[in-house]
Amino acid sequence: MPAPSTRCAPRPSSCRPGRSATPAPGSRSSAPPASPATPGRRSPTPPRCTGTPASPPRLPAHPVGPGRGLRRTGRLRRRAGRGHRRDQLQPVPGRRVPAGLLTHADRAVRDRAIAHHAECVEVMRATGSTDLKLWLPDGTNYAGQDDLRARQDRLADSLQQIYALLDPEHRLLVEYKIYEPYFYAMDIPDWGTSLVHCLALGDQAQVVLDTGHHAPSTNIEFIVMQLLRVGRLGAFDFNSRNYGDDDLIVGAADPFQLFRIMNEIVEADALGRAGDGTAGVNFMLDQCHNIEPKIPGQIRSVTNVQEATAKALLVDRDALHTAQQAGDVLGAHAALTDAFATDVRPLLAELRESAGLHPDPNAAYAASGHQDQLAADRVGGTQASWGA
Ligand SMILES: [Mn+2]
Repeated sequence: MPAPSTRCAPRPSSCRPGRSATPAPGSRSSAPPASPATPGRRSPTPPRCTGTPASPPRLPAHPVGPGRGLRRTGRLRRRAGRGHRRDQLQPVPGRRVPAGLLTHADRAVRDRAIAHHAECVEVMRATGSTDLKLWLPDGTNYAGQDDLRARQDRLADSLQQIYALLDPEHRLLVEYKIYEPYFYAMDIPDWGTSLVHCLALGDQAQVVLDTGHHAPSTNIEFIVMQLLRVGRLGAFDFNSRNYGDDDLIVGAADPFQLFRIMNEIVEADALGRAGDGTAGVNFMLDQCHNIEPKIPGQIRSVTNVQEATAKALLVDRDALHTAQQAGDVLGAHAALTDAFATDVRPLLAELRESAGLHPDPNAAYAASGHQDQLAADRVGGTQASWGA
């Protein structure tokens, strides 16, 4: 969204300004088609350079007044994809509730949090967004601090009340994360917990898979497969991790993993947009560009996903399935690795040109002078921050 949300909890890697959300190929965003990125263009944003739809807005964790919210609406509509994210940290800026919000033992606290979600749904109606994305870092730090089961019961009740606010075309997307900022027990630590709540809520509730929110060595493509299998994969937050929730450029640490994830997407025919008979997965980035330039970093992220997708589309499915049926271990494995080893960059360049885009998105952006113009325009301005 135009201004980063205010978040005061100590999220060292993933709560800073500069996180982005740009749908990848096959996104279900309803944003208008990208236009060619040519040098000198007024605003050669990553979507315009890469051919992807625009970013969904992101709302602050704390309530905003109607005036502020509505003043933003016009900008949100222009920038919006299909969803917006509700950050779930504290009821007011600077005041953290250590026992969580939607799981808090005090009903009044839960009611305030639910009321804020009602405000978010109003913004969705005003902007045409369809996805309410919930990231919930509620949890406990110590054994015995709270009753684990009671917290799940309270969470189920809170989610039910939020779900009841949705219009028929809306979705509630529930994200999970193994830790942070609570290191004993997160209230939604894994895809299983998220799925259990979504199944209890109804068909409009689906799981968000953030690739950085798992334990090391987790087989993420298995989770992708399983959620697609039961029709509950609502969205991706793409990023790359080496240790914790690093929020690095997707595909940076393990491009083969990104390929394996996209392979499951392709295998399930889930690349398409909502309403066209496919799963309607919303592909987004959830990253933090700290040392690299942010816009080129986003462009690189999108092209990484495009390359992984292209490779997944090149897998010889017939050969793969035949080898699998025959018990040909190496033949089946080779069907994947051969596709992964293919250099798809020339193919993608050709595809972009056929769509009226520059064949090299990063080169197009560099030549545009947009970054220099931004820097010149903002001399003397106030640096963006959590409160921006
Ligand atoms: Mn995320």
